[in-house]
Amino acid sequence: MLLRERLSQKIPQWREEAQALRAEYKDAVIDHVTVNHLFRGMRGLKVLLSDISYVDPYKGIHFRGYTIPEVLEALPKPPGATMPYVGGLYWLLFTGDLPTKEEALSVEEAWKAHMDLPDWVKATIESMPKDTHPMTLFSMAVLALQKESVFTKRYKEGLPRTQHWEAALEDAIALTARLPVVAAFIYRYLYGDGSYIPPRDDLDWGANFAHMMGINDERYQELSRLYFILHSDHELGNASAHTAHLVGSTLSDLYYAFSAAMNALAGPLHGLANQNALKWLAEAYERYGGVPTEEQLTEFAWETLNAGQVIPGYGHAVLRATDPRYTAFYEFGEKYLPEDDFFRLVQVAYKVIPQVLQEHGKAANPWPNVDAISGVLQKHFGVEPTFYTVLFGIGRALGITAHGVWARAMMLPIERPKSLTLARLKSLAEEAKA
Ligand code: HAX
Repeated sequence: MLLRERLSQKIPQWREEAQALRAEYKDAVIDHVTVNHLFRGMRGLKVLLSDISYVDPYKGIHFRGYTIPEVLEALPKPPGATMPYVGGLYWLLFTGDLPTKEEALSVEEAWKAHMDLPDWVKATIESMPKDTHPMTLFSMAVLALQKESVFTKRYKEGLPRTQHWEAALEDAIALTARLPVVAAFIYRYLYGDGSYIPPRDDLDWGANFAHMMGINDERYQELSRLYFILHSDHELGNASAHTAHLVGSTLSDLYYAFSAAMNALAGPLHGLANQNALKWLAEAYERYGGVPTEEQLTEFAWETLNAGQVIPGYGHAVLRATDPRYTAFYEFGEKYLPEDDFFRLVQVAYKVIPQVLQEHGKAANPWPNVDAISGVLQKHFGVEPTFYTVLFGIGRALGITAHGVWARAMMLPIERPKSLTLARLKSLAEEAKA
């Protein structure tokens, strides 16, 4: 595989740089821990290492140094398409280099070799009641695939630590290849006729997802590529990526790590926000019998806040401006579905919610994040809201598995921070103050 060859050229150099940095600055202080960090979810504390992506509070996500507009412009695209091959983005996340078309296609080809739905995974999904949340089925299906892990098999055979990344890379490719297959089947089991649509050899990974969902619309192929690219990564500290990193640090394989990450993504403050954002917009639409006016939506927003609830899709732990992922989706909406009622509702929300949140005075960031719009685009193509977090998960797999392989390449150890009792924290704080 071309990707393995390229990584085996790069990894010795990355290791050397890290070792030199560690040798020279081992005890240099780069951040300090305050009492507040323990009560505020360690917000912003600089304690994780990964070269894959970086979130600037104002410019948003950078994949290996490239912003979203740069990535969408520079990555190779299928003939006639405006959205890039997802395989090209995966190449960039792993190597740090923008791929040639041949390199992007080499990832797409590697995926094709694993795009099937094993019988036992299909049977596991079909054994579950249809009122199970799709995220539960998704996480379960990934665990059901775990027996395929090359990493776990080769680890048992005594694979040296320096080569762990190679086996992890095999898992990364096989796992990400199957996710759109598994997810589309879950969708059709829960909301369709339960039949399995196999992937087509002539379609790329993103477009194949649209095909396997049974949505035969080129705009949905474009949206799928865009959706997975935009959701692929958001640094290592977000709840799902960090969960996978922690689990992987025990040398559990990527199947275990990714399944755990999906359980974190399923929470309402994280990946479930896209489902909740659409629900919130739908409630406003229903209340006012159509697209509300700015005054009506302002009233509706205050009702939500006064009831002690958050406005889903707005605010962010790191960002302090409109999320560029939101902007990319907004441009897609303007191009492909400008007359859609819910897209018009999103436009009204963008005019009023930031102002309402500023007046409310709590949220550090009143601007929309990706979840304020992503569901509206999916809804246009008839996709059920409960499935939105699964779509997020398919995309996030790209970043999570790239971080996972990178961590093994850098031979990072098991994570083990220290917890304190309230009494111990108090005495340490008193000592520090004195
Ligand atoms: N509506 C109402 N209140 C909000 C708010 C919103 N959209 N965003 C933040 N706040 C409130 C917080 O609840 C917090 O209140 P308390 O002090 O009473 O606890 C206060 O403002 C300060 O919070 P913050 O520092 O601005 O934000 P956090 O880093 O604590 O939380 C969240 C970031 C994204 C969780 C938060 O903004 C939120 O709950 N937003 C709505 C849910 C959402 O859109 N989540 C998806 C985020 C993107 C993502 O990870 N997707 O997976």
